[in-house]
Amino acid sequence: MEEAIAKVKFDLGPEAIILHTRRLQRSWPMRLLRNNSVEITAALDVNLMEQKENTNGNGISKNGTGEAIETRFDQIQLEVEEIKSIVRTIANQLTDPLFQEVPACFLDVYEKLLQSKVEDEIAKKLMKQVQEQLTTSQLATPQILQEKLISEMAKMIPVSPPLSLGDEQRKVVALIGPTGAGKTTTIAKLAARYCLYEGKKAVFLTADTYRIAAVDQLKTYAEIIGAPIEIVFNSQDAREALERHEDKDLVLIDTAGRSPLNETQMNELASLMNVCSPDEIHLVLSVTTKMSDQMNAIKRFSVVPINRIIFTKLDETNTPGTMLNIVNKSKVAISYLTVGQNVPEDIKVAESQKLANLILGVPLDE
Ligand SMILES: Nc1nc2c(ncn2[C@@H]2O[C@H](COP(=O)(O)OP(=O)(O)OP(=O)(O)O)[C@@H](O)[C@H]2O)c(=O)[nH]1
Ligand SMILES: [Mg+2]
Repeated sequence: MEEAIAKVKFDLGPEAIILHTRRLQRSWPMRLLRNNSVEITAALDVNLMEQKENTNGNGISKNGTGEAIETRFDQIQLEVEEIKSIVRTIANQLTDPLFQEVPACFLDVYEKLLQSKVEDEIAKKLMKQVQEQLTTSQLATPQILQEKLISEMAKMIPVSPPLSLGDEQRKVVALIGPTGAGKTTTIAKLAARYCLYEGKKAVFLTADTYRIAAVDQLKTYAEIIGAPIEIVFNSQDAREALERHEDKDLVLIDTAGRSPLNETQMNELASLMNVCSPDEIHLVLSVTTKMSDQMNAIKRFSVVPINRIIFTKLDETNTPGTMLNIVNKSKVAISYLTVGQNVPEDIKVAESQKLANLILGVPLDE
């Protein structure tokens, strides 16, 4: 064994690393002819040698300290993780039948669209439109391809301008929607925006008398904003309240959260909307709700003429692509987006381009 190790060191030098040794036992008659032998597997550790070359023998790097090596090591580890995740993505793409017909230049954006929960059919339609409009060299430039995809996607997202309050006519706006979607909070944000920033006169009208806390919630906002509040229990109350506030610029009607599955509630809501005949009815949907439930809500709430959709709680989702699916089917324009619980700041006027960017992973504020 000693002799063999010496041979290894002679051949490979003192840095040689012994990986494996084995004594080869010969059977009795063979042992007469030859001695027992040993087998050694050895290798050179290239990394160790490089490291040694760069140090002055104390483990301290020539061009810095041990810290430099550690930093480099961390970098390499990060790079390895990155490569692993790319390999995983490519492996998934290769085995996923969805990716089979997608041209290579679209793989990256396609992955992003699916991650955002854009429906496959819509994603493929978008890519087809882009492919038809760009040249081969443009398609090979990821930035051009992505910009075109965003502009095509933006065309599929109808939006409405913010509430415009003229000098002459009062505007009546109602917010309806499933329970807990964010109607009352959004009404407070809108009222604050128009009353505090633009000096308009608003009144709150609430038909949410089912829960004591609901009226208190709106009353608190009304006090802060300095706007009157009317609590209506029936159609007659609603009619009278609207007459009393002819002088206001804006009437904001808050409604009780209704279950889209409850037909009686839907009919009650329809008759209230009939009496108030709002200029605009905004359906409030939380993006944290399952897409099929959001679609069902649109269908059921359509007993009243919905003009707009307000999507809420965008701060709580990483699948904003569902908004594209919903407006693509319903064709109802998006008016506002809400992005947090803070009144009044967490509300934004919907913009197609920004929404399309968001769906591809660019935050709304950029
Ligand atoms: N994270 C987040 N939370 C929100 C947003 N908008 C509203 N909320 C929260 O959602 C919860 C319900 O909000 P409300 O405004 O009371 O909802 P609602 O639709 O009036 O509820 P009901 O009247 O019970 O039907 C509250 O805790 C709000 O603070 C938003 O954009 N982001
Ligand atoms: Mg409410």
